Amino acid sequence: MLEIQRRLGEARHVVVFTGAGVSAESGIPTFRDALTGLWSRFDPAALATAEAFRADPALVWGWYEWRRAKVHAATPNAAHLAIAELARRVPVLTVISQNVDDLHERAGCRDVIHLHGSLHAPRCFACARPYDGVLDKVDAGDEGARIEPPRCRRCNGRIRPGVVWFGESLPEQPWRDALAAARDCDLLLSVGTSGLVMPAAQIPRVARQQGATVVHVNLDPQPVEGDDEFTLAGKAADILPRLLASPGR
Ligand code: BV8
Ligand code: ZN
Repeated sequence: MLEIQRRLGEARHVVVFTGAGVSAESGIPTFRDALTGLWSRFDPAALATAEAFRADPALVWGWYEWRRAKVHAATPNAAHLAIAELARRVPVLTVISQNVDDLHERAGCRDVIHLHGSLHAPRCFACARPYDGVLDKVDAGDEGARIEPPRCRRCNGRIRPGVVWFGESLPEQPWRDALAAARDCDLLLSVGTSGLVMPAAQIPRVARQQGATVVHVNLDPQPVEGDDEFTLAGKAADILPRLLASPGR
């Protein structure tokens, strides 16, 4: 931990790359945890697709509205707050998230790069027009509720969540910005991700390949190689605040 704190103190540009594990302690289920309750019978990789939405719009829209309600009821945890604090300490901090929640923003981070979109940017499935209507208030306890998606005011198409589904390409500008940050950084913290989904999971590797220090923060120890890669096993909400506590002083 001391060596990591030393490198963190010297870094000019830090990237924090996050997955669902950073929001776990805010009560947001991760992909790997079998989705709780009614959703446990679904495989997220099957539900998070355009095909699933075409086949059953009310089921998929209901799942995302339930998740949006969970996020609305949640608060940023100590990991989100530590990342926002880090942004105030290092010269340049870039947050790249795979998460579709807004907890980094609510913790005070600005210009978060969302590689997989957001729950807060619904748009028309047919004509892609952003949806400016008011979304119904959904009760987070109302798990598994099928909800008919609203309709587009322009073409009457169904409104879809503003997330990137499996089989859909990533938004171009965020992807370019994420690659540029990974190529420029001195240190990359990879927090709470299983590193399974491509191309996002390449980001830590891109940083590693250009000589950055990579630190994995994950419940499970991650495989590391060489002197510039580290793994800190435990909860992000415990580890990140400790990383920021200046050694000794
Ligand atoms: C693309 C948004 C191509 C939606 C997500 C076969 C068929 C079809 C596609 C593919 C295929 N094979 C490969 C692919 C490509 C596919 C892919 O990678 N599939 C995987 C399953 C193999 N990728 C895609 O489809 C991507 N697009 O490739 O396009 C293309 C190219 C050109 C033109 C057209 C198309 C798009 C992928 C984006 C999918 N959308 N999210 C939504 O949210 O519903 S993915 C979603 O799962 C997340 O965003 C994240 O990226 C991913 C994994 O989740 P994690 O965040 O890592 O969370 P997970 O639960 O997995 O792990 C949690 C981790 O945290 C664990 O390690 C755990 O130990 C740890 N943890 C838990 N608690 C804590 C903790 N750590 C610390 N503290 C804690 N408290
Ligand atoms: Zn439309």
